[in-house]
Amino acid sequence: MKCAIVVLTLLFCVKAQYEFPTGFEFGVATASYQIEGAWNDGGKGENIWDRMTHERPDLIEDGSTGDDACRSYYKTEEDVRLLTDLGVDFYRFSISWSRILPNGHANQINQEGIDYYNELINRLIAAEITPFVTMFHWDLPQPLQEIGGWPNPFVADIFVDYANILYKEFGDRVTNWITFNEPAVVCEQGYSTAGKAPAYTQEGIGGYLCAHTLLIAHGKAYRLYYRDYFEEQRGRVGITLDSWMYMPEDEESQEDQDAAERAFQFFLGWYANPIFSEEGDYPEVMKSRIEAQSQEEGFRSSRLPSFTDEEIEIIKGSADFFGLNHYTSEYCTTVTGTEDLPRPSHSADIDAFCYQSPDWESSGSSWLKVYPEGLRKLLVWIKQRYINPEIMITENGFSDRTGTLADCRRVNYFNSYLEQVLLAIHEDEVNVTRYAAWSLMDNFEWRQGYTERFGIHYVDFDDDDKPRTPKMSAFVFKNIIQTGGIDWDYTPEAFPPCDWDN
Ligand code: PNW
Repeated sequence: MKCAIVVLTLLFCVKAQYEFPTGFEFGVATASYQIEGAWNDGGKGENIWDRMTHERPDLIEDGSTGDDACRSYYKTEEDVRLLTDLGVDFYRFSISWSRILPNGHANQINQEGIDYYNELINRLIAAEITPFVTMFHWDLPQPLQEIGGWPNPFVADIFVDYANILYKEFGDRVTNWITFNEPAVVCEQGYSTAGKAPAYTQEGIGGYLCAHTLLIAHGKAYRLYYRDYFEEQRGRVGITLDSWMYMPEDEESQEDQDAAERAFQFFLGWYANPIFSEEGDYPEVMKSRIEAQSQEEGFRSSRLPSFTDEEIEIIKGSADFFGLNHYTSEYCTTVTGTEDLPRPSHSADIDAFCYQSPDWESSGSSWLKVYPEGLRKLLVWIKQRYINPEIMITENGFSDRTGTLADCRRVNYFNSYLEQVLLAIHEDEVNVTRYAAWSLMDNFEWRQGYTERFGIHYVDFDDDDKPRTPKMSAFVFKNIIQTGGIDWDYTPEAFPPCDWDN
């Protein structure tokens, strides 16, 4: 917005606010393992998070599990009532693979699992809320881990068989599909750095093998939809990638610009380039750097597997929208002492040092610092790099460790990040069509257990019934949905004005 210095004009500029375009949709997101509970009820099989939390409680901050979580398996009616009260257009949730296929394979279907998701989907549709379904949000069936998990290339076709069941059982009513949530986290943390289940530590190797299978699985699941289901079901299939905004520490420095660009390519481009770029395949900088590093390290061939021409074509263009999870940002510069990094490793391959500004507001999560402008910059980066895709923000949110109902800092986070979305839409013409807040309610926050809360509803985990209570952010989000704009002065009736010193 360009404002003249004239006071009257200034006043006008402050008042005049952008609104969300007609047709823009709001929702909230959750994931099966984080909310469902009922880990061994209703015929569900064991998955890698069940196994890890049961056998390695030391890996979870409070030693907890998702055995009960929010008990959403037993609470579809109540959860849909919360969603109705919020007035959301869609609900993004994930399906537990082990609930549908207890041994991971499509030869044995668990009807109780199908019934559960049918009940949820039907209730949503009755409430005029669009189901937006993630097929895989990290909970791999344990039997598939026992044959190696994602680094085993045969798991790609096993995933496609699972996707086929989902299209067949639910595709008459579900027309918005996300194959994978955050493959970079699944692969790098799951198979290289042990940040997530199955907590393997094959740095510089496991993550790349995992990603390769996963990208092929995604591409094939997308092609299957268009071959066998699209004509009848008329839906859309995409993928959700996570990215931070990576900025050069010194904007004028070519070295820092290159470092930020490498961080982008090695985290986001790793998945986005094969799917969303014109040329397909992994980014050039990944191919060349990993090849060179591998040679130096004594490998006979690159640690980064290569796609066949046919695979490149299957994966290229295999998404109807770009799902984006975004929470925070970083500045990047060059690493002088790469020798300190483990070799081989993804971080040594990147050769960039990225960090967060100490000036940014902190949250309940060590990695999450508030920098709203990063979201707008990232949206513009994606628009320019990947031929202006339709972007759906599938997660964005703020954590605390208190669980306070007067969650002013979360309200402030949503207001300021959504304001950047408005600027990206109106001033940069980025095609953003959906926004989902993470999360509908406090839930099992992976390695952090129940210590970090992202919910706009409070969940009392000490109460066996796991009751939900709306926080201030739930009312503010509802107001944004109702009015289609951000009102910084809006304070819901039940809450006192924010005390920022508290
Ligand atoms: C997302 N990081 O994950 C997930 O999709 C959710 O399941 C999760 O609860 C939410 O964000 C909050 O953490 C992330 O390494 C995983 O910085 C890893 C990171 C960030 C987000």
